Amino acid sequence: DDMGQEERAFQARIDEGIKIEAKDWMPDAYRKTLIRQISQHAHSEIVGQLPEGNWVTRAPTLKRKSILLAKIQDEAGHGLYLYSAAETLGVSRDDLLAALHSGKAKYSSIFNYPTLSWADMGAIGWLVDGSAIINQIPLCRCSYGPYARAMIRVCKEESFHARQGYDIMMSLCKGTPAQKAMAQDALNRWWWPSLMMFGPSDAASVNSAQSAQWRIKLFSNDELRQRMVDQTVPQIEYLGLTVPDPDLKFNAETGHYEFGEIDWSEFNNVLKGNGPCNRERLQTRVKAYEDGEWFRDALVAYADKQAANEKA
Ligand code: FAQ
Repeated sequence: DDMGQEERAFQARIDEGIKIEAKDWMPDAYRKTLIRQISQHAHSEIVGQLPEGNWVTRAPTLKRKSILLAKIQDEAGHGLYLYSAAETLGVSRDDLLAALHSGKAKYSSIFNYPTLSWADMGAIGWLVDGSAIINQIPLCRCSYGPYARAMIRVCKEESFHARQGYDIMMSLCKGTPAQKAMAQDALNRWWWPSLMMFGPSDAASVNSAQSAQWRIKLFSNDELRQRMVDQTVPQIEYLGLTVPDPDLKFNAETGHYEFGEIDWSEFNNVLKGNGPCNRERLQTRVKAYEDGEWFRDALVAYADKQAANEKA
């Protein structure tokens, strides 16, 4: 049949490494998957500003404050980039935001945890942006052109974010015993949620097989999670901190660290909306959107006026 042929030709292009562009024919399910993933990714960037926004007024120095502000602004930029990439697939930003605000759309589980100390700014940059990079570098080569291209700049900025986070951790670990204890406490609280960012285990990942076939996913959730552990454990040791996992051990034969079981019930609970900060994050986001309504209205009124002037 015709449809089958179109789909076969589409898959052949993907297999050859040809990028799919916005106006190209694509299967509905490919479009839907991309809208799902790119919009979740955009929501994550936007909601992801909130845990760090909590510390802008309490940054310990002017320099740390300006770096943190710049990082949070970068995240807003990433969100806008990603909403634009999603819009190329024929959805409207208003609809995507409505899905976020109603609690229907997902965003990364990691942003539903509280930021209790300044060391959390270090741990987020280092572990959360660090994990984001590991997940997103392969996305620069994914099959959908607009998403792949957006990821290039995003990854460059994420690498600045990760460096600034590690720099905060280095300062704290070279500081007083109380500062080092603060750094250890942040690591203890962010380690496992960071591993959860990579998603369910491969066995439980419902979308992976199809996304791999379409080259949206170039590596599996577990492969990328392993990469994160292998890369981060030596950094933890360099800081003189302890990995909060009694089962962690290096396997000299495989060259990889083996690590303990992830608490998947905690992960699933956060996804269901019952993490420590899910409600608070959504409320803050909805309020920010409502507070900005007058500004969006003003922009539309101005655009209408300009259009009317041009006609006259
Ligand atoms: N949280 O079948 P899979 C950042 C959902 S980085 C919540 O494996 P998939 C930067 C998943 O959506 C964070 N939900 O799904 C930053 C699916 O549900 P659905 C954002 C999760 O899509 C740093 C279900 O579980 N990065 O923001 C999570 O093949 C610091 C089954 O899972 C991205 O979004 C989770 N952790 O693989 C900003 C990267 N994991 O949709 C501010 C792009 C899974 O069927 C501060 N996304 N789920 O209802 C991806 O690479 C993929 O979507 C995965 C999940 C790998 C996240």
